[in-house]
Amino acid sequence: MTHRPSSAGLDPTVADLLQRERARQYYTAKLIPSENYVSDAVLAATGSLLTNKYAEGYPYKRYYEGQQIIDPLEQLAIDRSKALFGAEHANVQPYSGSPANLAAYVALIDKKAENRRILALSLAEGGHLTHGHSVSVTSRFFEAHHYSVDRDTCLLDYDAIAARAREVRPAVLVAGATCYPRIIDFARMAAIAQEVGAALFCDIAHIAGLVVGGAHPSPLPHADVVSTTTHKTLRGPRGGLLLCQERWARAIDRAVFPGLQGGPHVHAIAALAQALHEAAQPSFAAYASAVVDNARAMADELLRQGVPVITGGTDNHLLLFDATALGCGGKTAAVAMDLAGLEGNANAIPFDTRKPMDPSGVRIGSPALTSRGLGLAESRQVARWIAEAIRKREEPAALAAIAEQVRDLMAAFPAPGFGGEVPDRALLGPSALGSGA
Ligand code: DSN
Repeated sequence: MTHRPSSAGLDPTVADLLQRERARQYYTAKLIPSENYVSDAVLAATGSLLTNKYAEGYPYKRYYEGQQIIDPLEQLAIDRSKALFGAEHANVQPYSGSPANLAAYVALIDKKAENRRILALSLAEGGHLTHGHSVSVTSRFFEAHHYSVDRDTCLLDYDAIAARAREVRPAVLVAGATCYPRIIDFARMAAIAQEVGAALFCDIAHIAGLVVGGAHPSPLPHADVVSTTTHKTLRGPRGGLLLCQERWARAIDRAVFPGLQGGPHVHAIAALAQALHEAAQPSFAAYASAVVDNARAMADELLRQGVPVITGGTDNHLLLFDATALGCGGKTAAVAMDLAGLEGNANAIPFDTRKPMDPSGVRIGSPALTSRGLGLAESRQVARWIAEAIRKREEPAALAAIAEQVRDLMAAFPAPGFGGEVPDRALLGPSALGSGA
């Protein structure tokens, strides 16, 4: 089962771009913590002819005919979601995390409700745009308020969150983050929500794979509603998933369809059913645990290299370090890393004083490298290369030399989803040395 674009009848321009991206993904150290490599089977389902089918409605209650296969397929994905996460109800139709989150608010806050307040972690301190940031429609339709992390430790301070919740009296308390390297105490968040009469909504997009793999406590059964993307640590296709208590089932389903979406992407739902099957295997628990071990190894090695790691380490799949300690902003650091074949992303650190497009930090993670089988020694080596690349950011030859070593390392750890094929390294083109960067 291969996915060679050149054999798929693609026009030469698209084929060329896909082949080159395929090679780039193979030979780069993919460190963006929200990315991963799907299996050949997940990729096959994603690329299947299910993309041709419309299926507005829900299993066995559709608006179009021809659902003989789609109905049991979506039901399978629903049943597997419920079983894997221990949820009373699942909706597998959200196109991705942002629409899933919007659907959660729509379901939890009735259109006639007077209290339209949501309280969530601020974007600058690790939250998500859809947690009520001013540029997101979530702050246009709902009244957004935020809590932060502790200024000294950069950790969630549950007493401070409780005090903020008493002040705001939100309808929905949001727990979850896109850049928080520690365990989130969902039980404590539930107690806070209960005290102020709010519903608890947990966004576990980043940590869903750790949750099902037993490497992070589950928000179920504490939460009223849980959302996740399906393509991060869960290692499925791009998509969204909503899990909830039975009492919210009807509201959630109506919010997704017909509230916010039309026909579901049934090819993605088929791929999700496959990914959930993979995540239910014992090997997935070993994967989740290795993800955390590898992230810890990278954090520890960065600290040894004199790079400050926010909160002093990590308990999950990601970490955030302060690039300014190496004399540059996060964007400059991330670009230097990219030229060296190390793909992370510039990210604000808590209480950052620099601008969002060039913040102080860089966010990296271990999910994708762990999917390729890299272990502790390789994770430490990657961390050493990160520090070296940032320090030598103005030396193209040094960056190119690191990139060659990264390519050698990646070549030794075949990536899932490539059908066992090794892309031609020549497709990468000239390294940083030749680009004049
Ligand atoms: N864009 C995702 C991330 O990288 O964390 C969040 O949606």
